[in-house]
Amino acid sequence: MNKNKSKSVKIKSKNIKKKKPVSKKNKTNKQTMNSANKLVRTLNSHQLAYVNLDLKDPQNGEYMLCVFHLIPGKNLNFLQASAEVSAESSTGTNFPVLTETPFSKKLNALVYKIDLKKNLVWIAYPTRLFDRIGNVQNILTYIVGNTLGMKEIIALKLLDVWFPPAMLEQYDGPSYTIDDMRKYLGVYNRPILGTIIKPKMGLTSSEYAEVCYDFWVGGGDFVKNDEPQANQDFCPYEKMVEHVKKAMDKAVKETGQKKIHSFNVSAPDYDTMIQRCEMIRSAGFEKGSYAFLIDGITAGWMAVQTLRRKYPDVFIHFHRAGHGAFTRKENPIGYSVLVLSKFARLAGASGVHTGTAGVGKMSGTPEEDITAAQNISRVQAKGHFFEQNWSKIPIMDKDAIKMINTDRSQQSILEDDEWRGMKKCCPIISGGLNPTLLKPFIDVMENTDFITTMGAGCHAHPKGTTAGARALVQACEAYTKKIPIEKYAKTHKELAEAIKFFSKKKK
Ligand code: CAP
Ligand code: MG
Ligand code: MG
Repeated sequence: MNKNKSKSVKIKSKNIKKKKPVSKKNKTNKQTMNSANKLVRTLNSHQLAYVNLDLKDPQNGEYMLCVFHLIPGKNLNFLQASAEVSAESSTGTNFPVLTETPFSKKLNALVYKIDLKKNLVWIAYPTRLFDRIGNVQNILTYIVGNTLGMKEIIALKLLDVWFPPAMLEQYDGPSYTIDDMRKYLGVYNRPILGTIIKPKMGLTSSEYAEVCYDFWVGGGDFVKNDEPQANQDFCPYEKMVEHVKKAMDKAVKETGQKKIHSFNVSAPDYDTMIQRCEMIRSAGFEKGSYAFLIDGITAGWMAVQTLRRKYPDVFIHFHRAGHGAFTRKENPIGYSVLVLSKFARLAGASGVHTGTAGVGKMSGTPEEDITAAQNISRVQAKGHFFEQNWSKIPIMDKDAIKMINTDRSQQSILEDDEWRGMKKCCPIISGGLNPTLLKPFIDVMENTDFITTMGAGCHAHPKGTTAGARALVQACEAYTKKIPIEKYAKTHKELAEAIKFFSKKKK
């Protein structure tokens, strides 16, 4: 090319303002905005009232924020279906009603962001929608109530939720935590080692208590009722409580260690649940030696919050039997393990089952289970989609600051004391674990601040429950001493027997 030509090209190019290359991310954002704005034009007036893609600063404290995965049904486009969900989960129904008022419209939930590639929609819920005395059942009735049954969607899964500080001030959060449990047991820097009595059902109260004793004398810390334990005729509740007390006293005396039993207080009605709690509290157990287990999904959120508000000095153990209907990853309709765990913490559960991240027998992915476990046990917690700072301390609230500072001594995660840490809720890791899986799970979890409860993992041990407990204790010792269990097993026979037994493929 001759020189002039190249020169003129050069001059020419100098005059053209070099367009900064649009980054890929901005490009997609731009595209999304364009297509989003196109979709806005397809909304009818009713749907429009539940969408505001220009919502300024959704984290301004006026809104609880949700992010859903959504696939539209009934030949609606993504934004139309999102608007319908936003309406049904706040003030609306499927038609505009003449009875709405300027004030009621202010309570409309608002679709404020969409991601058309990933089928994600973010919805802001004015916090004044909710029961002002801190009611988890009420929130869930809105956001994962009728919405899950709407024809306008064929998939709707609540993936994460963010609570504004002011809203959190209304919620109890945990009171008695794993830190209190550690203090009671004198157990630090390792998981609290627990079991569930098996068979799941069918032992008499004395047989049941016998197995508790066997586990405790093997060195285990914590025994829980299984999730269906109630007042069965062959194991009357008050008899079970009585026998457990005797077994615990015997085990404490023989081992010199404190022990804990988590009693399932789920019941057909409120009075019976309270009756069961009071039976335990008047059976002579010292404070800290018992926990209240509640089947949070089948007994319900009201039961969880009742226990938290009535018994702030007791560890409230949230069992999540039934959660799979909402959380299994192959289930397109429901909510995530993270969402369940965040609400369990908000409701005041001291601990909630968060799954074994695929290491045990239950379905669950490391990403999902571990995100949930990390999130609820951290003060500054990262959700999937939201930075979840649990709540802002009202500056004048000196007690809360004091609580923070005491908490901080036990929690190494408080980044700054600006944030009031709603106390942590501890992950309870169960479901198909056995001593050989303790280290693999801790490696995935990246910390040991949890309770593990192994049922078959103890009671299937070829030499019985006490040996099973010993194998669990030995596997934990090996972990803390950073010795591979195979090596440690050379001098610890119960662990060796467990490795041999559990490494065989289940028949
Ligand atoms: C475990 C368990 C737990 C489930 C709960 C059971 O027994 O007692 O209820 O693990 O699952 O009944 O299966 P095993 P998750 O130790 O014998 O499996 O913790 O995932 O909610
Ligand atoms: Mg169970
Ligand atoms: Mg099971």
